[in-house]
Amino acid sequence: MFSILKKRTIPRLIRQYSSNSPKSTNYLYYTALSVGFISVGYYIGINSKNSTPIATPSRSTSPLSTLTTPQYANDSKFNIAFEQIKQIVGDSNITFEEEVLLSHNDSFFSTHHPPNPQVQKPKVVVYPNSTEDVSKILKICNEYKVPLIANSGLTSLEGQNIHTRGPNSISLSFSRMDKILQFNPKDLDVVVQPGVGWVELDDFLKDQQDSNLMFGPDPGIGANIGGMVGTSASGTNASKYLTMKENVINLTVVLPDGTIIKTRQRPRKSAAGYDLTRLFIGTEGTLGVITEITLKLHVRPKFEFVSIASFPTITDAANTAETILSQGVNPNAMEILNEEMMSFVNETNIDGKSEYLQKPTLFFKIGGPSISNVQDQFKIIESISSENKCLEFKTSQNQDENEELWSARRNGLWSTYQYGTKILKDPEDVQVWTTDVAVPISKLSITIAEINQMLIDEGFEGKFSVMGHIGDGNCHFIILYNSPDYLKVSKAVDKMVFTALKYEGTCTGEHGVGIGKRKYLPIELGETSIDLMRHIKKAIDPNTILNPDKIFKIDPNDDLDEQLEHGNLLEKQNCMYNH
Ligand SMILES: Cc1cc2nc3c(=O)[nH]c(=O)nc-3n(C[C@H](O)[C@H](O)[C@H](O)COP(=O)(O)OP(=O)(O)OC[C@H]3O[C@@H](n4cnc5c(N)ncnc54)[C@H](O)[C@@H]3O)c2cc1C
Ligand SMILES: *[C@@H]1O[C@H](CO)[C@@H](O)[C@H](O)[C@H]1NC(C)=O
Ligand SMILES: *[C@@H]1O[C@H](CO)[C@@H](O)[C@H](O)[C@H]1NC(C)=O
Ligand SMILES: *[C@@H]1O[C@H](CO)[C@@H](O)[C@H](O)[C@H]1NC(C)=O
Ligand SMILES: *[C@@H]1O[C@H](CO)[C@@H](O)[C@H](O)[C@H]1NC(C)=O
Ligand SMILES: *[C@@H]1O[C@H](CO)[C@@H](O)[C@H](O)[C@H]1NC(C)=O
Ligand SMILES: *[C@@H]1O[C@H](CO)[C@@H](O)[C@H](O)[C@H]1NC(C)=O
Ligand SMILES: CC(=O)N[C@H]1CO[C@H](CO)[C@@H](O)[C@@H]1O
Repeated sequence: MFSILKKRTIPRLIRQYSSNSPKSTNYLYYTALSVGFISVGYYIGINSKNSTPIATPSRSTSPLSTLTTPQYANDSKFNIAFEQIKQIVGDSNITFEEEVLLSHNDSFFSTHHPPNPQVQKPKVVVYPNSTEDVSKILKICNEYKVPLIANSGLTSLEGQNIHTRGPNSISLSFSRMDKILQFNPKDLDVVVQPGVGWVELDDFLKDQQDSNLMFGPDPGIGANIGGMVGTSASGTNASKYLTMKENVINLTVVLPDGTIIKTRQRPRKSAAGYDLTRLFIGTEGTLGVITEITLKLHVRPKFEFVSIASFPTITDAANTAETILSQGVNPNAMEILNEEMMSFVNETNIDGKSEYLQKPTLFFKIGGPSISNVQDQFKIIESISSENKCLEFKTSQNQDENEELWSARRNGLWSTYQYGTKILKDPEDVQVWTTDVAVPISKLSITIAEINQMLIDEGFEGKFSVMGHIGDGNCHFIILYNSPDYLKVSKAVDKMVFTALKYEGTCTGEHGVGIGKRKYLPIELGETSIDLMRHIKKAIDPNTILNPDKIFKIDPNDDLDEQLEHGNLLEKQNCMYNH
């Protein structure tokens, strides 16, 4: 059909251009319009029975007050929908196993847990095999108003996977759509399904004898490409290779009514209309379900070495990083760890061999086409470091030493967690609140210094670590606490975010919004920007079936924030939550 359309329209367009005839323009215009009307008519036809028009059509945005509380499938409707879905994927691609359901109601490291876990979990986990399966499933869910959450690696940290509208809710798992579909080394790209892990993709690329390519973004181990598109993930490599927003070429997306779209063709750049690719990146499964992703690849640096530099204060370290970037040196990775993090690492000593100064430390990965090129960059870095009172500068000489030096950074989160058992009052109840903010690079050092001081003032001295992807102004704070202090930490995180916002920053550089950061978004962007996001959501997902309640509120009667504070306190008093 596509080729027929092309053959017929192209000559007509040429004629139209050359004769400049208003008649043929009108003809095309009316054809398009009537097709549009037919599909709108069809659309209203299938939806008008149950839904009242919600946002006034003449509005450009949807303030929360213009929406009504969404109604979702009751048991009998859910069962009808479920029977139809079973026909599509088959018995063995559906599970009710309690253990599997529970593994899909939350994420292991997430700070935010379902406030009402008996209800807020999926009723069933469904494993599709193809884009067509997903399209049929969504069509059914849309018809019966069954809420659905797409899941990939289940490692997200801001409560993105909580089934707030359970128990008649579906988890659509991509763990069986985990194939690499096309590898195009000459084009520096690869086409994958959502269930491919970035680590597995990296292994695949390393195994290719005839090419030397790598994929940039490197978030938590276990994260998959689908979820990484969902949260617009990045990691230690972002200062050089940027985030998912810059590393996705095109997407195949299934919309809530089952429509399948491709966001664009495969060249590395395109100026063809609206940027639909980036419309979907970072939407956390609220706007469409991604079933195929074409990713940009990069040439792996021929030589890469690691160095670490320790400083008397975190401000000296942050100033060094700022100066390095302003001089045009572009490390492949540049990370900052604070004094506490370095003592956690040194004292828990996970790798068993290294000893580290317990001082604020910068970690660098420097790459280049030749050893002398790398050495030149290290010289500049070392000299900037010493101008900023550097105490010790170590550089790796080979691949083994690369691994050894970098391991302190890699072990950061685990070290912090283990350290919690040593320093918290109740070692049986170690909680970690891991969160991130990002600011313009020139504001990073003051932001870190202020948040650092604030956390000390709030009573967390020695109980938090700073681990920043400093190369792009992003820093993570990991706070250790016992459950009864939940609200105290929550207040400190508010202050942390407000500090970042004061410096023109964002409440999240990479973990996304989920439910954990929802309340900050209107403050960061302004109510009207959120009203526009809601408008887009309602236009594409009128029944709000896709991952409801995430990123922003869709229900004027939403009391999730209150539930969360209450639920977290209850849960943590009742059980020893051991990671
Ligand atoms: C130890 C640890 C370290 C981490 N470090 C980092 C880090 O450095 N940088 C970083 O960015 N993050 C980090 N994270 C967070 C996490 O790894 C990222 O948020 C990651 O992008 C989540 O991917 P996932 O496959 O686990 O997604 P999931 O948790 O499965 O899903 C994430 C979101 O995407 C949606 N989604 C999933 N699949 C699809 C699909 N097919 N279509 C549409 N939507 C979909 C989900 O609905 C959800 O909203 C870390 C996490 C842990 C546990
Ligand atoms: C479910 O809702 C439908 C209407 O949407 C209603 O007819 C039916 O009785 C309800 N079933 C139950 C079990 O409440
Ligand atoms: C489950 O999905 C796989 C892949 O599509 C398919 O081979 C298998 O037949 C399905 N199971 C059933 C019972 O239909
Ligand atoms: C699963 O989907 C792939 C296409 O992605 C297809 O080739 C394969 O035949 C499907 N398997 C089954 C059993 O339908
Ligand atoms: C991107 O576009 C190319 C060319 O049309 C296509 O082959 C590829 O499958 C598309 N990728 C996705 C994820 O849609
Ligand atoms: C990050 O990038 C470097 C190249 O600069 C590469 O060697 C490495 O595999 C990438 N991923 C991680 C997790 O470091
Ligand atoms: C690092 O930890 C070890 C114990 O594991 C300790 O003996 C050493 O003094 C620490 N190093 C520094 C620089 O504090
Ligand atoms: C993965 C995960 O955190 N699952 C949780 C789902 O909910 C139950 C009940 O609260 C928890 O025990 C699980 O840990």
